[in-house]
Amino acid sequence: MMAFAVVLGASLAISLVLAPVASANFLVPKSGGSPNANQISSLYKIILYMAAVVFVIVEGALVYSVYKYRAKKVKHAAQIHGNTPLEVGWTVAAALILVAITVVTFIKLPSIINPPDSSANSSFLSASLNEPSPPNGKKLTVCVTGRQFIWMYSYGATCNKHRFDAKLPYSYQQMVVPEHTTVVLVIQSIDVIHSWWVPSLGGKVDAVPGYTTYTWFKALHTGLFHGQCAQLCGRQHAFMTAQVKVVPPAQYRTWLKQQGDAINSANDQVGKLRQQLTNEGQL
Ligand SMILES: [Cu+2]
Repeated sequence: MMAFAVVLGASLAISLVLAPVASANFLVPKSGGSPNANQISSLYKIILYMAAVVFVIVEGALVYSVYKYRAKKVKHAAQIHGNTPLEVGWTVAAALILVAITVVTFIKLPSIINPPDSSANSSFLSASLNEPSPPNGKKLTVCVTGRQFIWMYSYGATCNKHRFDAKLPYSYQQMVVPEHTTVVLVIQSIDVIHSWWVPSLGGKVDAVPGYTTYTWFKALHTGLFHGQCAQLCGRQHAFMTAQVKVVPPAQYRTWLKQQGDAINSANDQVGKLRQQLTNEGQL
């Protein structure tokens, strides 16, 4: 029994040593940026802790038994034909653990899948029928387009139909969004399968050519969140990073206007150049 206590103590000590590592996002998914990411992380932790308890009990019993019933020179090994109550016991216990995990998962799923309302101080919202929507229907839509090897973001409710419309502001690699606002992402790819993933802002969603997929986040505070294309999409896959810059609403409004103006003036310049080249007969 002494040995069992030692093993149990050692296992608990290891768990405690690992606990700070777990909270530093080493063992558990990143969270803190958006409610869905937080729910994913807490669901993961619940299952991780249940598994840790099972691990300690099973491994503790194993190490204890290996030590206690180790081979001895004189004695013969006992011939054991099973223990029915014990076997029924651990089968039922395992089934009950699975039922508990299922129940907890189904309780948590809606808060991971369904976007909540934006906070009261958000404007620039629109409604749409075919995308996932918060209860009041108001959200900021950003279309995410994957291509080898960069993400493009178009801003505005109509981006789903006209994402390459020059009149819509767009940006590459870094998405800018206002805080406390429910942002619904409409995800597509124009070449191969990519996968949108900014861990602190929620789960991973594939960008599949010919299909439209959706996800959402609601940034809880300002800051810069990093992500990485999570589907091997070609030679430069490792360089296909993503950034989401969360700013106060007023700053977002200013940025959107500047971005739109910069795109318009660049388009004007290209238009003039094209006209000039056409006039000179070079085009
Ligand atoms: Cu990719």
